[in-house]
Amino acid sequence: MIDEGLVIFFPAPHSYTGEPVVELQGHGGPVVMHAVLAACVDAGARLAEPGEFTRRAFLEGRLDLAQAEAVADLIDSASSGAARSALRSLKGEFSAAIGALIAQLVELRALTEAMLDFPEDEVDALHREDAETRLGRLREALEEVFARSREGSLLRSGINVVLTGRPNVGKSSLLNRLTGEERAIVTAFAGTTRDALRESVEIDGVPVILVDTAGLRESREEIERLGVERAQREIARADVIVFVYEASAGLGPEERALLDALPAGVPCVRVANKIDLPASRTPGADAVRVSAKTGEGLDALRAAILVSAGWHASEESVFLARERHLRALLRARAHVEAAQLETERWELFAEELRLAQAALGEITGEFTSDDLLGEIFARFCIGK
Ligand SMILES: Nc1nc2c(ncn2[C@@H]2O[C@H](COP(=O)(O)OP(=O)(O)OP(=O)(O)O)[C@@H](O)[C@H]2O)c(=O)[nH]1
Ligand SMILES: [Mg+2]
Repeated sequence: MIDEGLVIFFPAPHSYTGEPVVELQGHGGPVVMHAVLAACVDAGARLAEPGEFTRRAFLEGRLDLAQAEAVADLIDSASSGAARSALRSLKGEFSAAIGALIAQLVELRALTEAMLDFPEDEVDALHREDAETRLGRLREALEEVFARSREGSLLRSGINVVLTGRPNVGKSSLLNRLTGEERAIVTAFAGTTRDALRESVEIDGVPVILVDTAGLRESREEIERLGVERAQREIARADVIVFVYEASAGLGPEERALLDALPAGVPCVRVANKIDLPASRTPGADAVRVSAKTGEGLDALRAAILVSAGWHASEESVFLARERHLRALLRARAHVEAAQLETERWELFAEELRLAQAALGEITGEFTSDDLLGEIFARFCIGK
């Protein structure tokens, strides 16, 4: 005897995979569980591969591919918003939106194919008008799904926010305030932070990775110089840059030079810190005014970070999309656009619609290669 436990039999199709499944429940603990597993393997079982249960559920038709991916996203979700969004995808909300687009494509394809069998001029003119209206509607619906997916992809990957500015302006103090913990060392000495420090926080359900870095300046000291190099590397990878300066000093020539050197195209939030101190200058109107010491203005800063990252929505309206989904949606859009130019040559029109449908079908797994399936399920944890 190894343990006392419970055996549950799930007859097909009422199991996670849709197949008959036996589940053994024990008291837990790695040694006992290992012994139970070893006994099962001795009796002829083998260990499951990563994601094998979910893969079987997909092959049995219990889940489509977007739902199967949502299982992994639910397990890996880095914020409560991401988890809720993954659960909605698991319940099929994202798949239903893709399915609605496919249904529109199928209908238009059927009408076009039917028309190709009667190549008369009146039919042609009628069909052109109808097809153009339908295609316009489809294009709009596709744009909406794409916008909701692109925004939702932020929930999956999180927003990488890098705090930068000159030394001593209060970057580390801000990180501590935003995380609610004394994570970074704060001193009155300029050049305190050297290593880049990453902390995960959640803003309105969105996962955000805050990176505190060394203050930017020319330094003769080797450790600080290496810190500044690290800071530059972090800045190059940022989704959003938070540029901190002292409200009382304002944006001087040195700050402006640093701002000019930031990578173009990365959104930048300017933060005037230490507003609790008597201000001798009025800071730029576009700056968020905060005090890391008193906490004033931090809600405005949190909101500014989300807006700069392109997050405008509420979490309920987005789809937790993966890069793969976004690429498929872009391909579908390109084919729909190509079809819009082919309303003289209906064979080509129909072909573009077919390709658009195939691209969308990849999202839910109607058309997928074994390679892609292997890649997707290999990223699951074992036993899921
Ligand atoms: N009065 C006031 N002091 C602040 C505020 N924020 C930071 N300080 C002080 O400013 C000094 C520098 O703060 P840090 O957070 O270490 O600044 P930093 O930008 O991380 O500095 P480096 O790591 O050296 O680049 C400390 O003495 C803080 O207590 C603020 O909002 N108000
Ligand atoms: Mg610091």
